[in-house]
Amino acid sequence: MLLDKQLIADSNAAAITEHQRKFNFTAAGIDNVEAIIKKLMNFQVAIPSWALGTGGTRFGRFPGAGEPGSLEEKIEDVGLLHALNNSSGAISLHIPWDIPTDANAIKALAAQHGLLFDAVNSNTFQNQPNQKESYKFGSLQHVDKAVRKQAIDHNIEVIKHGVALGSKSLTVWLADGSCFPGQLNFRRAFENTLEGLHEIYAALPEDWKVFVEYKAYEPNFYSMAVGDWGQSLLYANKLGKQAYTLVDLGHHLPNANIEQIVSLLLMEGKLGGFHFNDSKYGDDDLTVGSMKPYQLFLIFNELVEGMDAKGMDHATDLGWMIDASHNVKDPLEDLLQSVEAIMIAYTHALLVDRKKLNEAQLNNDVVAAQEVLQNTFRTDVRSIVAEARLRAGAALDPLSFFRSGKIRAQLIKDRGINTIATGL
Ligand code: AFD
Ligand code: MN
Ligand code: MN
Repeated sequence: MLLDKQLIADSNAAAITEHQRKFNFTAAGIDNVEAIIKKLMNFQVAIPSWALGTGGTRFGRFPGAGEPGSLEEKIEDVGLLHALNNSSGAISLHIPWDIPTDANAIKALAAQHGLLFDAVNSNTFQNQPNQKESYKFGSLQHVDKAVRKQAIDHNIEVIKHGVALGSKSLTVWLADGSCFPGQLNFRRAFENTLEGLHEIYAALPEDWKVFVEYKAYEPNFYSMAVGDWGQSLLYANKLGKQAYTLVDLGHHLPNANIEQIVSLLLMEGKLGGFHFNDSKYGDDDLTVGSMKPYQLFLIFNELVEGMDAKGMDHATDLGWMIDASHNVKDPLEDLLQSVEAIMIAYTHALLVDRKKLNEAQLNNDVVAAQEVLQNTFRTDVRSIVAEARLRAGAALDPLSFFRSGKIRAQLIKDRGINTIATGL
């Protein structure tokens, strides 16, 4: 389903006066607003293929209506999001769920929607039909070399699929670990995992990156093979210059200081990218910014400060991706909310008065430093984000347009009530 751009233009025209009033008021006090808008227009967040359908928990899944049932339909959904917000210009695939029958046709379909292929994700946390070796006791860590080899071969196959689609990165999230004390020899598990990662790394095209994603717990509840940022950094440093850490916001123990982790990984040049989501308790995969919007802003504050210190390109030098699961919301509405939260946090971070903050820090003026951040966070920047969309021909208010435009109803008409989408 290709959105009629004229309908978006008409909807924008109806709201333009109010938008201009808000934008002129907000922009009046911001002398670098044009530079900020330019950055927002370039900033793209990759949408995970597995988030386009209703997720589920171990207690059940309640599929929504008109959800995608094929890779083609997933690409069409991301194309819809991108037409609405101009900030969802890539899709991240999960192999083997998203193996294209015809890679060239899929590439052409993505191009028609203005989409690129972001990182490809391997899957050694499930046994696939007819799979010879079982991952029940892990994959790259496994005591049996045959299981490790199967996992290595799978990751190398995933790279090949990514190359065919123009992707430039592989994300390895290992569910490996242990559920009980004594189950694993930690050193042997680390050495097995590192050996496998080295073989995967050797298969990377020279212009590719590999992201080693860490997670504190789940599905193993006593230890994980890559359990925290330190372990991920250890692997990445041992693997080489194409290996990086991947920060999934939901993968930290409660109250972890993620903004400090991000700042230090960025300093080391080993921050590969993000899986954005939000959480109250664990790896809840909730809508970005729905629980801890201030933390999201503090993370972006460190990112902008750290990237500018290194002269990095905000849009291209890190992997920006959502990793979420929707159980009670329309997936597309949830994703529109998530992208909006990311763009707002990024705008706030671009607005921070770095000179004033730095002065306050050097003078140990704690209150002044806090005021700089809190005043910025309390500034309503939604009209700036909307202006960036308007200038790109996207919707001033993507969520309202989606809901009032009865787009889901059209998708149900096109696809039927319940298509079983593959994915988490
Ligand atoms: C699950 C894992 C992890 C991984 C994602 C996609 O917790 O976040 O990145 O699946 O494989 O959410
Ligand atoms: Mn993730
Ligand atoms: Mn996760």
